[in-house]
Amino acid sequence: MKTMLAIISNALCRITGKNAGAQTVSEGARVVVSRSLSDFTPQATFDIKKCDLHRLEAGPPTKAELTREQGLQYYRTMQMVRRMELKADQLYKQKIIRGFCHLYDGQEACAAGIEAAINPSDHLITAYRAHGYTYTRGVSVKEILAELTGRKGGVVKGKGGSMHMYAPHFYGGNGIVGAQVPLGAGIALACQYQANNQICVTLYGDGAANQVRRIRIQSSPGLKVQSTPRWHEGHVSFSCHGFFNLLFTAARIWCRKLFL
Ligand SMILES: Cc1ncc(C[n+]2csc(CCOP(=O)(O)OP(=O)(O)O)c2C)c(N)n1
Repeated sequence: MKTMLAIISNALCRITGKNAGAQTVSEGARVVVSRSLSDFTPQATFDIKKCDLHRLEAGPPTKAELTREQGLQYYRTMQMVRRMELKADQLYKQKIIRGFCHLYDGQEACAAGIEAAINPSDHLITAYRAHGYTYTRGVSVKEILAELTGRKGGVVKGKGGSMHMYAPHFYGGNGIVGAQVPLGAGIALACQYQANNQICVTLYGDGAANQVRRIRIQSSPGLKVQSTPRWHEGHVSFSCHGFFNLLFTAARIWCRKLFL
């Protein structure tokens, strides 16, 4: 037991960067490691992989600095989304949430990162995995869970459910695969007309990628983000993008052979 405690205390000391003898008191079953705020680094710098550029003169920076407050804020957001989604998962399996329930756990970092990069006055639109963004756009967990369970206290009075939640500068929650992308392009175009210095972030999955690539509005302030879950509630576990592409190509070859 004593050896085990010594190993644990040494490991803790290694993490805090302190001397084991000076900082750790091992008294029977007690291991005391003193840590103060000064033990934590106030900021960290990260190298970011250089992006390939297309028709751009300069890319995003290759270094990023993260302060302790920012890190904690991102972590809080991610934890909140994860816990909310795990609860929704449980409620769905208990049949308290009926109908659809498309979860966003595992992709929380996308929501936290995108929100950190834009302003609350910028616009955001997504597909049907909308719970996380509804939260980051300012709706409370209580209202989201109430919406999922079809209650009056829900963000859209229990009428929208999992796929149709909205908030200021947040346009849902769209059930038709890819439908949010032209809507997002329209919002970006409106920002361009109004010259209000706002942008619109449009999110889509790999399943919508084919439709999305065809939509491009010259110089409008719209950002398209593809985010792909690996395993998810309601997710097609094989790459549906690749599968439908294959089907489409086979049908085209067959039609050509028949008619041309
Ligand atoms: C126009 C249209 N076609 C088909 C469907 C049925 N459908 C629902 S989810 C889905 C897969 C979408 O995959 P993806 O866009 O990658 O989103 P993910 O579930 O991976 O987040 C499909 C084909 C739909 N909702 N709308």
